[in-house]
Amino acid sequence: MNQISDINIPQRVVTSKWIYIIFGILTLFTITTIVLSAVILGVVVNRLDSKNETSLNNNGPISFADQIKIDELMKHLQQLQIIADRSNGTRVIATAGFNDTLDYIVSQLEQNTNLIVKRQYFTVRNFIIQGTPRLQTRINGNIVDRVYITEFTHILFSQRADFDSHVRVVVIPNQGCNDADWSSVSAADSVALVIRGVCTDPAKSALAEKYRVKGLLIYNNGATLANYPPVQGVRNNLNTTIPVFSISYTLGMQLVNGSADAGVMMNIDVSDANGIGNICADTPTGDKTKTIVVGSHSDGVAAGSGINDNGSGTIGNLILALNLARLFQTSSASYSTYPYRVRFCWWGAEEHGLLGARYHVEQALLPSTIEIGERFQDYLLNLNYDMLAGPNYRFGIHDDKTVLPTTPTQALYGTGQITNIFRQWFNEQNLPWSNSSLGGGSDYIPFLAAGLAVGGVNTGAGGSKPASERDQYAAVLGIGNGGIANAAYDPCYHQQCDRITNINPFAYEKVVKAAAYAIEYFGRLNDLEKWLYPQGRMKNYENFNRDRIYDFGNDPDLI
Ligand SMILES: *[C@@H]1O[C@H](CO)[C@@H](O)[C@H](O)[C@H]1NC(C)=O
Ligand SMILES: *[C@@H]1O[C@H](CO)[C@@H](O)[C@H](O)[C@H]1NC(C)=O
Ligand SMILES: *[C@@H]1O[C@H](CO)[C@@H](O)[C@H](O)[C@H]1NC(C)=O
Ligand SMILES: *[C@@H]1O[C@H](CO)[C@@H](O)[C@H](O)[C@H]1NC(C)=O
Ligand SMILES: *[C@@H]1O[C@H](CO)[C@@H](O)[C@H](O)[C@H]1NC(C)=O
Ligand SMILES: CC(=O)N[C@H]1CO[C@H](CO)[C@@H](O)[C@@H]1O
Ligand SMILES: [Zn+2]
Repeated sequence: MNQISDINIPQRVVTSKWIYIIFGILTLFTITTIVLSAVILGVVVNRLDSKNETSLNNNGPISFADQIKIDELMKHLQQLQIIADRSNGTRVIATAGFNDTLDYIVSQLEQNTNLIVKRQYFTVRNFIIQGTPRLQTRINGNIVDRVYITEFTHILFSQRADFDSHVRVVVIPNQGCNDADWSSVSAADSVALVIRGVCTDPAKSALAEKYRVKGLLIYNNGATLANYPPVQGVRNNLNTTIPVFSISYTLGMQLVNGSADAGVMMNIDVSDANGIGNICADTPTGDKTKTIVVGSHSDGVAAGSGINDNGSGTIGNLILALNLARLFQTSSASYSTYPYRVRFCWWGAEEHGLLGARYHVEQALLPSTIEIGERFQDYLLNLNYDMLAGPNYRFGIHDDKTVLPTTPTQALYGTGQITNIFRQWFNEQNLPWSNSSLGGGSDYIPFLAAGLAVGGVNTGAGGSKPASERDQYAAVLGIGNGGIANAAYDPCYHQQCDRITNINPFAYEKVVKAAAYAIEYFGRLNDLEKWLYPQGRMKNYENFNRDRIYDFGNDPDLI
């Protein structure tokens, strides 16, 4: 008011001016009030928003784990289901389902990231069986064509056979597990007949090759009713040079009984599967000689779509790659790149003996591999993600205490460090966890064999959840959320029902978040190499026996 009274103007005019001024002040006041209210309201709304956000974000800066969203995982997983459905319900190697899976991964990476994508092809010898294999027996002059699957099966990777007449059968004494068994009879140029057991089929097969047989029949042992039929789904050594069939106990006994005058004709057409692919995608940043390798497998089994096994790992790894690339590219101001290169890989033919990962490690170890970043010595660790979403899941953290006794000692300390980081994350998230073995069965094996620190998480395969584990999980997650005791972690393991419905989204999102956390944790360490290998790591591979890559951690269940 003082200011206005100071204005030296005539009274009449002043009166009318006052009306305008009061009106103006009122208007100003109203506007100010509205604006202020809006601002205050806005602040409150923002506060509420940011409260939501911070509670999701753990109050921290941008984190890799926060980028992982179940919707994105499920969207891509759905695509694998479509790919499997188009390919007679399978994504096994040497099918369109497998090739389409690789193409899908590559196109997603190429369209959405600046990662450097490479394909690596290899051959699986004697993999494809054409037509129906034949086994004809002649026992005491009696000729019978045997029924494929019910009386005999082919052991995978064994050689083709093209007999045009019956070949004499020689029974190998004992179980055919050592030289003495084979040298006591002359089996050369004959078909050897040996009982299943004590040592593996591949071990018997290797001896049969050594004693120059024309073919090998391994008959089931009839110990129980389940041990009568021929054994399905058995693998031989890679590149086996003789034909090998598994036959029923009954047929085996008929041949043993009639062995004084028994002959067989084996006919099977097998061919190589060429162009089986591994895919790797590298960050363009980070030290290539200090690479973090993050792997999962890309193939499924013949029996089903392979959506949990290991489509969940395949897509989990894809989501990790897509999101890390995006963080590195779009928010470089707030999310700095790591000093180490990250290489995401999808291994082919895991289901047939970790073949893609083994091939990759073997190639990286060759003395002729001299390109920087491609040598095995350029790798610092391997994280493996397979089967991440079992319906009756557990959070199985690979436990460093469970490595095979023949593991190179250099790998042990770092493997323990990795185990601890995962345990720490699950503890911080108030999630239960379990120990998972590092004794074999997945793609980390060849890396471990060559002395690299490894780790990862999976939600369990065909094994059964004990009641104690169910109770342990229910204690943390709430009554009823511990899953089903004495049921498989994945009841559809290696079966047709391993479809998109065979996924637990809660477990899936958590495991992929754990994976993101681990990558970020390792990626941000100042001296990852020293952190993993305080005593130094294996660097000189000149005298390393590369057969170890194939021998180490082989499935014991081939017996
Ligand atoms: C599905 O199986 C049929 C019969 O075995 C075969 O002819 C066809 O090529 C297969 N399709 C694909 C996409 O593999
Ligand atoms: C899959 O792709 C490889 C490599 O291109 C090719 O050699 C092979 O024939 C393809 N297999 C099928 C079943 O399409
Ligand atoms: C199988 O044979 C191929 C070439 O014929 C060879 O490159 C590969 O190393 C062999 N694999 C094994 C395990 O012997
Ligand atoms: C084999 O011979 C034994 C004893 O001679 C006999 O008990 C058995 O039934 C025979 N088995 C077959 C499958 O012929
Ligand atoms: C995991 O194994 C370690 C030993 O390696 C043991 O101390 C720990 O209690 C186990 N944890 C669970 C949850 O089983
Ligand atoms: C970690 C894990 O369970 N991985 C599985 C992926 O698929 C292979 C082949 O079936 C299994 O052996 C692995 O156990
Ligand atoms: Zn599997």
